[in-house]
Amino acid sequence: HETERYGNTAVEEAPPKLQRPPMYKVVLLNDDYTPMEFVVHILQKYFRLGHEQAVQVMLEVHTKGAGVAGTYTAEIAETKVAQVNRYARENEHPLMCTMEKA
Ligand code: TYC
Repeated sequence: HETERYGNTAVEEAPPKLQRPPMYKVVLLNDDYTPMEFVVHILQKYFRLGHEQAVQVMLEVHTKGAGVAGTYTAEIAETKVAQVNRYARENEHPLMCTMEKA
């Protein structure tokens, strides 16, 4: 930002506001019944992960109880959560997807 002069007086302008929207982690929760390959498929279909990365995230969820599939703005994160939960239920798996502020 610039220093302007009013006569001999320095006038500081405010720096431009950088607008970064709040971000949300889309989280997958572990359960005992959803097949590993179905979770890998979800991560590829809705989170655009490659197979190797999808396996990594799935195993993290499986071993630690939860894991981050991706980080998005609120509206996108809400859509992903709804899509994943609907797709899991359509396929009669108990897989749960939630979001939390990043
Ligand atoms: N625990 C599941 C199994 O052993 C696999 C699994 C991984 C389920 C990740 C859900 O979000 C999940 N088949």
